[in-house]
Amino acid sequence: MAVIVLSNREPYAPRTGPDGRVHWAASIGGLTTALDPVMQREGGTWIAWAETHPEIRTVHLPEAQPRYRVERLALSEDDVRLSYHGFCNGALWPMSHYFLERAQYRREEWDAYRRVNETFAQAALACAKDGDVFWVHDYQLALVPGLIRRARPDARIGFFWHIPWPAQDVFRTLPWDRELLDGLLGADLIGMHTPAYTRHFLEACTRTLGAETDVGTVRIGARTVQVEARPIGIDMATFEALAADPVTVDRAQRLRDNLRTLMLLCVDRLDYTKGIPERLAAFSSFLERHPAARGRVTLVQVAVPSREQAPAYRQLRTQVEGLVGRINGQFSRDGWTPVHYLYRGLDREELVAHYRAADAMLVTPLRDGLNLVAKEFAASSQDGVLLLSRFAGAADELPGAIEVNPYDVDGLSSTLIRALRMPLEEKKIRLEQMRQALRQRDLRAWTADFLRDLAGTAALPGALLGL
Ligand code: ADQ
Repeated sequence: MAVIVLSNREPYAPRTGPDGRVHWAASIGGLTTALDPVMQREGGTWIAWAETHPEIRTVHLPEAQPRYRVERLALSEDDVRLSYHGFCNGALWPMSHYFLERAQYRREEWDAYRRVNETFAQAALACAKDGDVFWVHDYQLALVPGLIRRARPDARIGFFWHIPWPAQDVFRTLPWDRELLDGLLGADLIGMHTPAYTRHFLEACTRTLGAETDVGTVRIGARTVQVEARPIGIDMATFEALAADPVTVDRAQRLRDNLRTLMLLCVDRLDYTKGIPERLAAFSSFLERHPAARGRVTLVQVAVPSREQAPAYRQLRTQVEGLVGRINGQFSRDGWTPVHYLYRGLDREELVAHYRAADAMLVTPLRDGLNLVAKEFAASSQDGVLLLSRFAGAADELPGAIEVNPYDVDGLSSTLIRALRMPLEEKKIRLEQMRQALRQRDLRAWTADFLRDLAGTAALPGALLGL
């Protein structure tokens, strides 16, 4: 028995090095972090879109010590434009995050989405052996479970939906609501990040499909589909060890020394759901209202480039850079620049050094399926405060954070004062509270539990169960 993972994004992306050879670099993001270790331990196949170098079809990874196979799917330019940029990022993503004014529903894009899902399902079926378990990820591949089920009625299929599942009145704006639900319900086990998302999903099954549902289950003919809240964890041991490493401690100290002020940290993909302009407006209002903070607090915004081809994302970048320029133009003074803006990803070591250096971490999405950054900060910081949006799924699990409403610019600015004045003892208690919760829901347990419940304990080797 082996695991076949399907995701839009590949775990390692090809980069042409100075020597002209292709090297494989781990992709930034939660999915690679979550599943690469288990695939490295157990082997198996990962099926993903070959965004670049489509001529390379099969590769064994990681490069240094190959442990599993990646089947790379070349998609046509039209399918990428219509399905990925169109239906996925222009319809499903905004709709699921409650940005209905940005959602565009186009028949041609839906047709391409179906074609791409068909391509993934065919690739999985072509390499599956009896007893293999399929684990499909995220909104780009919602139809895949149904397509695999049709060809293999007895297959074990799991699905994880990584973004919010919105309230029914939002979901039913989608012209293909039935088809999307039918596709997902091909799975045996559907995981989401919060109980609210699973409730919304069950309501959609009842109201859109007329299906019979109970707590955490949907009946579809003779089959029962489990629908559960299983928030993804982080690799606690790695984060804690990295945060305690003297090299990181030293790096964090250097970051603090260079700033010579208190540090507010923000780390996001540059996406309109993450609330970056609203947060910058709150920081500006904070500086306006508290002149004493000028020269004593710096906001460091690290933004990873994302979906740069899409006009909405290019506009957001321009907007954010304009706001950063405006705040710096208005408030900078000798030797102090209020906002430091980095438009790039950080490697893991740099990232953890930033988490350690920060006096407060601002995670203020307008809507977020979960938000791993909040968890990573809680695992790494020794004396910082986490400000966390009530609209991030992770807020359910991190009671030690200070809850903020990202739409309330004045409120956010007052909360900043509270965070920066918090006594060290309280900060430590809050961090420890969060770390305890995170240890109980570690990434390894998340993966192992999902696979165990999907496959049934008897069929799985011990290592896969985290034993
Ligand atoms: P994302 O929207 O990408 O994920 P998030 O959960 O924050 O958001 O994960 C981002 C990952 O990328 C984190 O592991 C973080 O460390 C890393 N990252 C972010 N900015 C970075 C930077 N500047 N440099 C380096 N690394 C950076 C989607 C959903 C989320 C859900 C995850 C996992 O939108 O809600 O939590 O999937 O399910």
